Amino acid sequence: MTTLPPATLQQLELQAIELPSWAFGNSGTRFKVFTTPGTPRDPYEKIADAAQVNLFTGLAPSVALHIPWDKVDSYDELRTHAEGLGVTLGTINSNTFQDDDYKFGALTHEDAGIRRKAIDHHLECIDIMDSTGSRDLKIWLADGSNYPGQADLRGRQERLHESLQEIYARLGENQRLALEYKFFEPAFYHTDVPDWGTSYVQVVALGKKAMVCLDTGHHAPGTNIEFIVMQLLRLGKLGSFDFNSRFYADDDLIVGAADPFQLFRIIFEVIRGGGFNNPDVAFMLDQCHNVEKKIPGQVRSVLNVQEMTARSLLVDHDALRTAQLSGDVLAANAVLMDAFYSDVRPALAEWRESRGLAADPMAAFAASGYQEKIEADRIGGLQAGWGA
Ligand code: RM4
Ligand code: MN
Repeated sequence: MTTLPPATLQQLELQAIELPSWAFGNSGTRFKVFTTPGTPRDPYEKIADAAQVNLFTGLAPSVALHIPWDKVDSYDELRTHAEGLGVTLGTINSNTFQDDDYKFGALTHEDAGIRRKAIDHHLECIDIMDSTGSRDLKIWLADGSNYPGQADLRGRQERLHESLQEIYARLGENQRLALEYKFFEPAFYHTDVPDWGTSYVQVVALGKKAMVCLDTGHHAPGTNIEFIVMQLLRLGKLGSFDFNSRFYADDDLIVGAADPFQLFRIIFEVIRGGGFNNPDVAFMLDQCHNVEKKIPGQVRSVLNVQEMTARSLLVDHDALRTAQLSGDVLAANAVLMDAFYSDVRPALAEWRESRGLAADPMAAFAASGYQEKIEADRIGGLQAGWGA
C-alpha cells in the first residue's frame, strides 16, 4: 500500500475546496431539467447540504453564492446560519446571463443604460460581499456574438475595460475580482473573454486586486491546461479555479471523472508554482449534478481533488529534476507516472480515521440518513438555482 509521508499529510490537512451553492439545486441541459428528491428550496437549505459535504470530508469549509439565485433578505442571518453549520460564505458570483436586457451583452453592451444596469448589479454583489465577509467577486460574462459582423469586437473590449474599472474601484481593501474566461457558449462566434490571455490583459489593466479565474471546462478539447496554470502562477495572476470535468463542451461534470490524469497534471503545476495551500489561489468547484444525487456528487468531487493532490504531492522533485537535467526523457516521465499510478485511497482512508473522520465518506453519508430526511421533509420544494 502507498504510504503518505507526514509532510504530505500536513499539506493535505490544510486543503480547502469551496463548493458552489448551485450544485445543490436542480440543473439540466436545454432539453430537460430533472428534479432530484430533496432538492433545497432556498439558499439556507443549499448551505445545509454543503455543510454535510464538509462534515463527512473535512475538505469543504466554504460555499460560493450566485446572485440573484441566492438572494436573501438578510445576509447577516445567512452568514450566521452557515457559521452555525461549520462553514463560511465564500465567493460571490454575479449573473448577467438570464435577463432579456443582456441579449446583446452586459458589461460590453453598446447601450450605456444596459451597461449601467450590469455594473450596478456587480456593485450590489460587492455590498453583499461586505455582509457575507466574502473576499472574491467572480465575474463570468456570457457576452459575445453569433455571426461575423454582428458586433464591434474592439469597441466591446474598450467598454469591458471601462465597466470593469468601475466595479474594481468599489472593491474593499481585502476584496478581489476574478475574471473568468470561456471560449464559447452561449455565444458561438465570438466571446468577449474567450481565453486566459484576454482575461489576463483585462485584469492587469485593473490592478493587483484583479485576478484570472480558470474554469477547467472552459477550454477547447486538447488544450494543455496545466501550461496555462504554470503561466498564470508565474505571472502572479491565478486567482481561482472552477474545477469540473468535461468530455465534449462545458459539461460541468464531477471533477476528475473525465480525465483524472489531467487533474493530476494541473495540481502538479499548482504545487510546482507555489499555488497549493496558498490563500491567493482559491480551489472551487463549479459543477452540476443532473442525473446523480447532489450531496454524494459533491462528496465524490472533493475526494477526487484530494486524491489527485495526494498523488501530485508524491512526485519526487529531485529525481524529476535530475532526469530533466540529464535529458533522460523516459526517466523524467516515469517519475511523474509513478506518482500518478500510486493508489492513495487506503492511506487517505486510514488518515481520515485518525482525524476522527469516516474512512469512507461516501458510505458514511449514505448511512447517516440525511438524504432520506431531506427527501421526506422537502416535498413540494421548488427547484433552486441553475435552470430555475
Ligand atoms: C458559467 C461559468 C460560471 C458559473 C455559471 C453557472 O458557465 O462557469 O462560473 O457561475 O456557469
Ligand atoms: Mn465557472
